[in-house]
Amino acid sequence: MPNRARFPPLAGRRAGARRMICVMSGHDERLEIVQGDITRLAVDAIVNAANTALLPGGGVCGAIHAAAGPGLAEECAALGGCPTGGARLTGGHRLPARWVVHAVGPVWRGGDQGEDDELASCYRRAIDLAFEAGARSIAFPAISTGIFGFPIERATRIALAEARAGLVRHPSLARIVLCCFSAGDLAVYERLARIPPTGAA
Ligand code: AR6
Repeated sequence: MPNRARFPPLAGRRAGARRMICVMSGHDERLEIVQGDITRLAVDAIVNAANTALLPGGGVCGAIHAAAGPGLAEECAALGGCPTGGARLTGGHRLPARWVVHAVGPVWRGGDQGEDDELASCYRRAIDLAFEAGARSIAFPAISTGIFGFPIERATRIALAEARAGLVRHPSLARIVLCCFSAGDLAVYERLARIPPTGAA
């Protein structure tokens, strides 16, 4: 089945996305995959790949804090941390996004320590938290696949399954964007997104 190109204004080139990948027909058209800098996406909520202390770190977390300004770290400090698999909501401060959802993915420990469930949980909680706050478009980075070392293919299957499940749970959600930083990650997301949902996870 051919891909169907869509270039909605929320995640287009001017919003920082370098490339828009379409989702195949037969898939939920509200699920989008892009390559770019998540801090530039004009969605209602962006998700941060956070740590349990909710402290500014490196990777996408560092980029989000740098773009949001010091008010984000101040708001995070007042939250008292977040367990692995959980999520917490703050404002977007100087970001285009109105909210940041700080989702704490697992540190990879070999794959048999509950990491899959923890990763799925933080996607699920992030979607539900953002939706309950009023967000109708949510963008995710590839949580846990950088500094935390989760293998990209295994994480991508979970990201796709949870994004699809979130869209089913919340029919009024307009869009979930999976934002890849590297071309290599984009290729993995693109390939796995072509597998029909029933065989994806
Ligand atoms: N936009 C989108 N994705 C990005 C960006 C960006 N601007 N920058 C990096 N990525 P990581 P983790 C991708 O390491 O593995 C922090 O210190 C990156 O290429 O940011 O969950 C936190 O505070 C990778 O694909 O998050 C935690 O302590 C993905 O984001 C810890 O790292 C996630 O990589 C979390 O580690």
